[in-house]
Parts: sequence; structure tokens; C-alpha cells
Amino acid sequence: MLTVHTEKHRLRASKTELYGGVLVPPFECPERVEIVMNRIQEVGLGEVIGPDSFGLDPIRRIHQPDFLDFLANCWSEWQAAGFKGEAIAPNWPARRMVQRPPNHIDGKIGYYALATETSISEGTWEAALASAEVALTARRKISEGARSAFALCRPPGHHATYDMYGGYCFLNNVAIAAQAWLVEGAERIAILDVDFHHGNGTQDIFYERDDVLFLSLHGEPENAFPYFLGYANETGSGKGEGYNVNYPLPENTGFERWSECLEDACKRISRYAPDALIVSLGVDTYKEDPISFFKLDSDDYLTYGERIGKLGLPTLFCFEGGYAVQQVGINAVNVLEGFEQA
Ligand code: SP5
Ligand code: ZN
Repeated sequence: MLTVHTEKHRLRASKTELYGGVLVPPFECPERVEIVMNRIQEVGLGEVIGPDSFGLDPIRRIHQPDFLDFLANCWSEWQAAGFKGEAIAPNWPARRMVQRPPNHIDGKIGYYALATETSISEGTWEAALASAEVALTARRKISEGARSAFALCRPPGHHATYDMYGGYCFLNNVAIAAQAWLVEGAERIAILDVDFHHGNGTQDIFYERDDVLFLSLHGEPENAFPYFLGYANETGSGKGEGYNVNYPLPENTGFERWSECLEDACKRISRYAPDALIVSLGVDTYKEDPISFFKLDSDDYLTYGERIGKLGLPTLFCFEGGYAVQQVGINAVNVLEGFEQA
């Protein structure tokens, strides 16, 4: 399988994550991609190429212009304000307040944030842009004839909405790729989100549409980030009714239960008969993940990769989460190898 990768992911190198009231080194760190790359080389997965440039057009088809301006300028405005640390939202337009971006960066950052764990620092915007270009390049390779491709995206994307960042995500890579497919003439795209966390951003972006089927297996929102979306009764609205499918799962869910949900998701994808499948590939479902609570083992990734392969669809894998850093390479690449064995 072809991989798309760029060193530019290293520009996303914030030093702080707000976790349990303490600023800790971020779980979402550059080493994650280095370890996945090492595994790709080790198993000889296939060719590795860099991303092409696409400009902002495909990104503007998903994200609001003022949000993109905010991301591009946040760090310089934060520094100009004289703040000493990394940029972290201290306040929000909460219930019954005015939903309008203020001028001062201290307020503006809260308007565009959906979580405070994600610090913004030098290079964040450049890395986010490169990550979206990795997804767009991999997608284009598939539309040029490849059966599948792996976009080794970093930073991840599935928590980003059209106007909010958070959950380590800034631009919604899978949404940007799905829209590019539709613009090119595809009629239906399915997005299967197997990251431990609910893909709230992707759900939100396509919630009222029937040209993108979104399915997500994740930790139940009662007990897991992003907490405020991802319930089973969120099924889409308007034209999109029936095109959003959530599988919230409780603490200690193992592969048996998880794969029953994957099976249901796969059957729905087959019925939808999409032109292509995009997989939000997070491996934070692993039993030793430090911030998650599912219990998948490394071999399970091979097994479910094979199930996804049996769908027989052109498939774009976009990397999302996975924080058991030493195992992230084996687990992610197992999915891709399982897929190829199908
Ligand atoms: C892309 C992705 O996987 N983003 C995940 C963002 C999660 N951010 C919130 C982390 C808070 C974890 N708290 C869990 C406590 C477990 N003891
Ligand atoms: Zn995740």
C-alpha cells in the first residue's frame, strides 16, 4: 500500500497539554508518526511519497474562512498580546451568551475552541495544512487508480468542525478528502471512524447530508471525550436522516463486542454502495492506550483490517489517534496489512 507522509508534521510540536489540571507533555507527539514510519519500512508496506500542494480551495469547502484566518494568525496574536505560555482557551461563549468572535485573542481563541487540552504554538497551522495535503494527495492517488492508500496525517482531524479546533485536531482531514471526492464527481462517500473517540467534527460537518455516510465506533459520551456528542440517537437530520450511525461502547469493551459493531457498520456501508470509503484510523482502542478504555490487542487490528478489505471498496486510510506510542506502529500497520490480505 502506498503511504503519503511529510516531515512537516514535526512543526506541530506544542509542549503543553492541559490534563487533570496539570500542563503535561502532549500525548499527541511527533514520535507517533516516526514510529509508524519505522514500522512501514520494517514490513515493507510499499512506496512512501510526499504530499502535493492544493492551496486553500479544498479546505475552504469544509472550513469557515474566519476559522482559517484564526488558525493562521492565532500564535502571532497570542504572542503580540504578551502571553508567555502556549495558546490555550480560557473562556467560551457558553450557554445563553453571545455567539460572536471578539477581537482580543484571549476571547477569540475560546470562540474557536471546543476543548482546552489542545495548545496552539509556533508551526501548528503549517503542520495542520500539510496534514490535510497528505490526505488530499493520498485520495488523488486512489482516484488515479490505486486501490487504497495510507495518509499518515498528523495532526489528526476528526474532532475539528467547520469552525472549531480541539481534541488535538485543527483541520478535518477526512472531511476535506471526502468533499474533494464529491467535487470530482463521486456520488456517495462512506466514512468509517474506528478511533476510540467519537468523530464529532466529521459527524457535525455532514449531519444534514445524504452524500456522506458517517459511522463511528467509540467510547460512550457519558464517560469519554468529546463527551457532548456521539450518542446512538444521533442519526442525522433533514436529508441526512439515517446517514449518521454511532456505536457508543462502555468501559473495557474488548474485540468481541467491538467487532460486532464493526460488522454492523460494514453491512451498512455495503448497502450504501459508496464510490469510496475513508477510514478515520485511530489506534487508541488498544488495551494499553493511556487515555482510552477499550481492550483491543495487536492481532485484532489485522483481523479488522481484513474485514474492511473484504468490502472491496477503494479505501483511503487517514491516521487519527493512538497514544501507546511504542505500539502505534504495529497496530496501525496491522490494519493496513490485514486490509491487503483480504
Ligand atoms: C484524535 C484524538 O484521538 N483525540 C483525542 C483527544 C482527547 N483529549 C482529551 C483527553 C482527556 C483524557 N482524559 C481521560 C482520563 C483517563 N484516565
Ligand atoms: Zn482518539
